[in-house]
Amino acid sequence: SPASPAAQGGSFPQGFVWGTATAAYQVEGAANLGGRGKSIWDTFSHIPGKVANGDTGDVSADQYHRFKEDIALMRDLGVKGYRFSVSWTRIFPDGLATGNPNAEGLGYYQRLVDALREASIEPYCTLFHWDLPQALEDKGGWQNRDTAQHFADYAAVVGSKLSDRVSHFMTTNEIRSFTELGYANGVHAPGLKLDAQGVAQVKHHGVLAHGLAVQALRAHARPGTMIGLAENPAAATPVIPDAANIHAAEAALREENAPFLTAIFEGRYTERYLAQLGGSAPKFTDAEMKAISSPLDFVGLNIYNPMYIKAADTPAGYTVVHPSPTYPRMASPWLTVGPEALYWVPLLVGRTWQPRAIYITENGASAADLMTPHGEVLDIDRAMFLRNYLNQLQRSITDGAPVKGYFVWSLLDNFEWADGYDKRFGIVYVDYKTQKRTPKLSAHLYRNIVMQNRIV
Ligand code: GBH
Repeated sequence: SPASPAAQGGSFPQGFVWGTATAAYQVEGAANLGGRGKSIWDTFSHIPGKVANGDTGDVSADQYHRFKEDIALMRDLGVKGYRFSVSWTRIFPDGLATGNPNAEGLGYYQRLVDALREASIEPYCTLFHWDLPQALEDKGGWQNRDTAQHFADYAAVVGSKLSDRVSHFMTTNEIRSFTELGYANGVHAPGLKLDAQGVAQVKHHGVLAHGLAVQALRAHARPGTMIGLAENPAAATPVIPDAANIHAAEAALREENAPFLTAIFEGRYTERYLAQLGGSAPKFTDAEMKAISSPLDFVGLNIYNPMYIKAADTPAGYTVVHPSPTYPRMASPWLTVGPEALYWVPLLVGRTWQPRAIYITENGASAADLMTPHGEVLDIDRAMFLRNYLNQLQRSITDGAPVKGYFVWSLLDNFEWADGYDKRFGIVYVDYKTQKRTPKLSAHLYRNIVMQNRIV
């Protein structure tokens, strides 16, 4: 295969951005401090039965008070990027960008990014990682088109205030997740189970919010600011890599992501998507589709479990091969292990849509971490996971995928949404009683990879 000179001999390209990722509601805590308004996750996590063990993000890993310590941990890891998210309700407590932004909320993020830059760690800022202002949910949330505009207005303010020190912004995190889990399955906030038309409309408002925010950032952020999003595409992976299955995976990538990345890159919904929905198809205008497909500087891919695709004699040309109960998984039942997803998805996204750049904005694993009597966390399962996925990413770049960086999910153990603190994704262990941080074995592995820019 044609090796790119940038990634020979098992190395990653020079200047490759190694990073770690978190999200506001999952790590910050300080839920009622600094003038922060309630988000749908504050409401949802306090409803008994919604989150494992009744856990909430009220305190979490307390990054709000401990960001300096966390930055020191990142320095030790040698990482060059930190992906964090801004809590919308710290900036605008009721979600509306009328009047002045809350100075205390803004001040927190300004101090955070200044401290990152001082440590030579580039901030990568996500504007929406699922913590919708409760006041907007009360007006219909993502069912209401106005929410998309409110998001863009908020994005404009954060962009204008932070882009002097933040050069990369992501609009939304995983439109697929917050729309499907929040409004179709009801397992995430706000816990709704809408009908097909309602869900399709919510998804449309999600991609619209992204598109309007891209336009708002272009208008209000410092010229030259890099703008993208982080999405978790259905990770189409050929079940066996022969020509027919690779072709099938390319078709599946477009169809399985029709309301999300496909709409964003192509500016239209696929005919198959609209036909399948029939009378439940979303209502949209040409102007909206144009906004949705606003050109991006990069696309962020969150890649975990593969979706295995096989060529088949079906109208779409493929079928999804579902993992059996004995298929290897990490601690989260949904997290089936398929390292080659990190080979195929960046490659196929690159071929299909030619993005200017790809970042792997999340990849990582849950494991049943235990501390030894010596105070060590020897997470050989997570270490194995990361080594295998990163080997595949390295191959993908060698074969031409335009991947510029990788952010491990997560720096810290944190509030894993409906799973609460029960599932740990950190490469650094958090003792929630003392807030003590302990780098796990996987952190040492990651440090070695980062320092040598290759899989050791
Ligand atoms: C990401 O989602 C999120 O961006 C991040 O906040 C999160 O902490 C991280 O992954 C780890 O989960 O329980 O059967 O309903 C990853 C994609 C899609 C994975 C939805 C969990 C829920 C499956 N997620 N999925 S289920």
